[in-house]
Amino acid sequence: MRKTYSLVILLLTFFITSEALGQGVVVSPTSLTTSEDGSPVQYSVVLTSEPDAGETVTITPSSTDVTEGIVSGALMFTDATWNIRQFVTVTPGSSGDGNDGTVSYNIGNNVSTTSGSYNGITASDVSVENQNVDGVSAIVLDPSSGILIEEEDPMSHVVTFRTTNTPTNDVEISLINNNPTDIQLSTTTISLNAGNGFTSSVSITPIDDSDDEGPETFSITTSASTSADANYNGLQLFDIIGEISDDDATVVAPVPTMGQWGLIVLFLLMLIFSVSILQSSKSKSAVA
Ligand SMILES: [Ca+2]
Ligand SMILES: [Ca+2]
Ligand SMILES: [Ca+2]
Ligand SMILES: [Ca+2]
Repeated sequence: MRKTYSLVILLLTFFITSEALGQGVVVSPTSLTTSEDGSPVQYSVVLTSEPDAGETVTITPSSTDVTEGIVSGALMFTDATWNIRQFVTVTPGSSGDGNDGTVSYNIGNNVSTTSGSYNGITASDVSVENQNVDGVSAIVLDPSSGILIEEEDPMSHVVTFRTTNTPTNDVEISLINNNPTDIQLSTTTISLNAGNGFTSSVSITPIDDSDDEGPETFSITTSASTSADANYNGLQLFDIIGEISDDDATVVAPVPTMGQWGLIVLFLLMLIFSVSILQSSKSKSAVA
């Protein structure tokens, strides 16, 4: 009896766990930074498993603060397109809303389905910070996030640095490349001066290796600014964040979410529990 009981628990847990591990929505990245009047940035959305035949899974993004950022329309996935990344474009709100500082808001990603397998599945929110440019001495990086680079694509991606008004002296910022095996920078020192109209840029170029490393996040740390103009000395800037895809991966395994890790742990615990019941009933029958 105990043996049957433990086997039923094990089978049920395995069924629930494998079902839940299958369906999911990967949103990446889940945090973005933008500046008023800056360029739009993007995040990607993809499913982790094939929906049922004829099922359409729709992801509808919505901004909690449309004065600070608006989003592009709904994305639809089917059994033919579930594993192809699609993109949501986030367009930052404009200046002209006063000196409102850096404003944080969220983008929800509602999941709906025409039937079956994706019922009850949820997707992560994306948190966004939109930097103010009205009435302040600030340095704008455009774009500072959502930079999506393909490893095999030799194209450079340019990040522009500019001041929001005219400093009285030169302004310097240094950059640290945190992923030197994945990307190269055209410079590690940004100098903003009268000669370049207080606008300069860095180019980010992918390094095409033959390692199967999967998609990765890259970051470039920006130092606080230095300048003899007190208004432009010691300003903290956004770091530069992006993603680089990998063209050497044979199989791209989805990374489990926190909820999925929880289910894996639950499954392992139930496995240990069931085996211990089985062993104790075995030893009891051996004694009898
Ligand atoms: Ca604003
Ligand atoms: Ca503003
Ligand atoms: Ca490669
Ligand atoms: Ca590679």
